[in-house]
Amino acid sequence: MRLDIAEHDALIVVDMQNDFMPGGALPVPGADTIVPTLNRYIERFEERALPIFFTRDWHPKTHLSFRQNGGVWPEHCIEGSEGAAFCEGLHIPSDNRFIISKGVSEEFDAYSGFQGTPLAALLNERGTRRLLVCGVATDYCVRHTLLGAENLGFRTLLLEDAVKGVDLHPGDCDAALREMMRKGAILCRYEDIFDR
Ligand code: VGL
Ligand code: ZN
Repeated sequence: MRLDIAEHDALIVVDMQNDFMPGGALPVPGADTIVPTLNRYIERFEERALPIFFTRDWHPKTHLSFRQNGGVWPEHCIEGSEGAAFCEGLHIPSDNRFIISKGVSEEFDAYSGFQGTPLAALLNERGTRRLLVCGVATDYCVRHTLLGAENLGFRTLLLEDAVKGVDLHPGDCDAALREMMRKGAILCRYEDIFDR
């Protein structure tokens, strides 16, 4: 496959936060291992002055998704906490990047970076038409963010060397990848887009 990035492309880095790293509150196995690859994508976008959006889970302590509040997840990504901070080594450029907080009010959860956020408006404002999606977790927030993008009419590339999933039920990640492809996503790797 031969692809390139150009005007109208944006990079979406999903939920690369301490609590989703090994040792965090809601760890995604191997999530830390994709940081170098994510940084290479981020640097290519930075070089070409293309926008990069970092989503983050950003919950109040009273969030409905937490077990103690009747939800299914352990407490994670409490707004302002170390667990909610972006993970060690992730390159966050100083320009042309946007941080999108989601799940910020106690009565709503958001697996998709589009839910209850200005993400779509910011992309439309810039004339973005295609999104390159990476981060964690393949079978939760990456999946929902990418499907949200397809529903809104963006074209999507899923960067398969820069995602990690949970696979709570074995096969969840494969099923998520197949679902994303059915909805229009193209799966690709760094070498499909950039020279080594
Ligand atoms: C996520 C579970 C709960 C994710 C967020 O980012 O994939 N998963 N909140
Ligand atoms: Zn959450």
